[in-house]
Amino acid sequence: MTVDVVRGWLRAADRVVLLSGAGMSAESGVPTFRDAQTGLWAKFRPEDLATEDAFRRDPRMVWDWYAMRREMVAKVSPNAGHLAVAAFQQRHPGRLTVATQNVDGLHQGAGSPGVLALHGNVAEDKWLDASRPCCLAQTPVPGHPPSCATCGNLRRPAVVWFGEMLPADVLAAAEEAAAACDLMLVVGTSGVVYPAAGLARATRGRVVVVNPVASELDDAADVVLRGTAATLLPQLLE
Ligand code: BV8
Repeated sequence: MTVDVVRGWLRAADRVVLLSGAGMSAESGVPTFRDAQTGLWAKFRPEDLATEDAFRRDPRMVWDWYAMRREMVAKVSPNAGHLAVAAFQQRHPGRLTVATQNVDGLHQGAGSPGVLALHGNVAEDKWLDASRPCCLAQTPVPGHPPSCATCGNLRRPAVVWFGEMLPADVLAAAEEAAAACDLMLVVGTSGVVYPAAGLARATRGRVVVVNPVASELDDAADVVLRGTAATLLPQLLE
């Protein structure tokens, strides 16, 4: 019954936001962060790896952890959930905005336009310290991580680490979309990480959580659908 209710809400909604987290990519084979067994952080603590301090302390360890994730993500494909979202956007241009916490690029790979990548993209890197003319003038010296031959500046993953601000323009666009939407689908997130999770509490629209288990955002939901992204999203968005 509740799937049909949400399908009705979707048909009536002029503006929809999909806020996704790691669970959106789980059925593509990308480990989530906090699932006890498979979670990326079951083996590591975020503070040990996903921070600038950790990178400055041990650039090689952090670089190699991201290089491993980059290689893993390069081998996987968007799942039926990503594809259903992109197909909906194709059929209804401008009606659905994707704001994702994921850095795997799978929404973009599925063909979703204008994805708001709140935490960046693991496939890209940038200079650790604001790049200088010397860094820009040459290709980085290969290494773990690559570096500038002149000043020693290091390359780092172009993702948002803990303690770092989200890209202001992307966050502002997500906040604006959340505030204006009629319906927000919150898919595959534990709702632990802010300010991204806060978007689900800053919307005037109805909130639908899609998650096989309880999350920190269930209390913000009008409806909780206990199921997975790749099974429920094709049903909801067909
Ligand atoms: C910041 C990139 C300002 C790197 C990531 C309040 C306000 C502001 C900040 C804070 C605040 N409270 C605390 C903070 C600090 C911190 C924070 O939120 N800490 C948490 C741990 C408490 N936030 C920050 O530091 C942010 N910056 O606020 O700047 C500032 C500046 C200085 C000082 C203070 C503040 C930056 C946060 C960004 C961190 N970077 N990623 C990388 O990837 O390595 S976060 C990381 O966690 C990923 O992006 C991930 O997506 C994200 C959130 O996790 P989830 O996506 O939810 O994944 P998780 O595994 O937890 O859950 C998966 C869910 O899917 C589960 O519920 C599971 O049941 C479900 N699932 C599983 N399978 C499926 C499924 N669902 C559907 N289908 C399935 N098949």
